Amino acid sequence: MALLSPSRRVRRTPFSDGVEAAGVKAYTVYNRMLLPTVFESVEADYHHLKRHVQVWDVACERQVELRGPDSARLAQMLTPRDLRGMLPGRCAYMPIVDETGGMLNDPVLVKLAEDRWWVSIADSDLMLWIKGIANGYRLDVLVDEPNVSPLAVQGPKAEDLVARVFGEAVRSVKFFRFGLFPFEGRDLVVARSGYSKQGGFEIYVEGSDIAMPLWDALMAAGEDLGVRAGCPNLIERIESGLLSYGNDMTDDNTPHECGLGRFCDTQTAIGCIGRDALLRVAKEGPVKQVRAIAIEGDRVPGCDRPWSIVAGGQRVGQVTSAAWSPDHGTNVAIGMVRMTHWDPGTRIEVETADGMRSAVVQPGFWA
Ligand code: THG
Repeated sequence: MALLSPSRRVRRTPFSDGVEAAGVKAYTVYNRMLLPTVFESVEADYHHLKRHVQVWDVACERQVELRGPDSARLAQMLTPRDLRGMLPGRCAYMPIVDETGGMLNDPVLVKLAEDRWWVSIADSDLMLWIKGIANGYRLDVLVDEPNVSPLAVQGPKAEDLVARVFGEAVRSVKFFRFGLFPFEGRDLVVARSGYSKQGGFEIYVEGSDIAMPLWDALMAAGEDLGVRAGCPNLIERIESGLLSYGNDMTDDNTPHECGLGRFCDTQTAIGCIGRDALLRVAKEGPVKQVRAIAIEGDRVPGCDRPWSIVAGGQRVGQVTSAAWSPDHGTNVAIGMVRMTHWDPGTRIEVETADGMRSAVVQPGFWA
């Protein structure tokens, strides 16, 4: 592929200088911002992530801030997840749906206070939808994108590294909760979360001035832990079943099709804009759903468009993410499969970019 021309429309991040000094080899664009995808190689990065610790520039996971008396009401309008029991200090993975029940985004919601929330978005223009709702319903709430840039620390040694920089108390932060921890005189939101299943934290860096100092502090403190710059890893996230909005799901899919039914409380999520539509489709149940799929044979090429899944001469689904897994010795993939073929063990064929491959529907993801 050709190079990416830099321009104002493709935003750098407050960590881009560190990412470039670390030798980033490829970027993608996410929320109109640079997101690194490769440092050494996708496979070398994968092995390192699963053994050591990495610091990820995920500033492209932009925050949409909801602030004001109607912020909780607005948050509930966005999602079929019941937010009533959510306390400040908690994070929640939250499907966002339109009036048809179609997925618009799958953010992490961060509840800072009763009247202040961050919606940590995946790659779609969610702020426009949220602003439209806030204005259309004349809600008393401010909606904007503050200059907040998440920095993830992921891998089995992440807790040790974060404790060296923020203090031992970070060890007691539970999964999908956050605390405020000081760095250079500022309190930062530090959550135990992140887009891998190797464990770790996400630090929400407010402003740009302390971004590179924090990056440098983590790199210096982790030298003997083998810390490296890293990024969300394609192989690891497929093994872990972490979906990518725009790839594995779009606004054509309901949360149930995406396997996100466990994050929906459609009966009780009063106010959710897609609630009626979801009540209707959830009653029947989905007719296709996300599945882990093992694709046989040697390494598949990159999946940059959906690959048809075929069985008995019929199209029964599509694969949207795939990669060779060194640890499992097979190609791991995420696909959407029709109910006639979604049972574990079902043999299917996948029309990859370089030909038909045999494949098997798995009982679950690998991690
Ligand atoms: N962190 C933050 N913001 C984000 C992401 C992130 N925004 C974009 C993108 N990632 C949103 N998508 C996801 C997908 C999965 C998870 C988080 C964000 C995730 N899922 C776990 C799972 O599915 O097992 C845990 C969910 C739970 O139990 O609540 O972590 O990574 N800040």
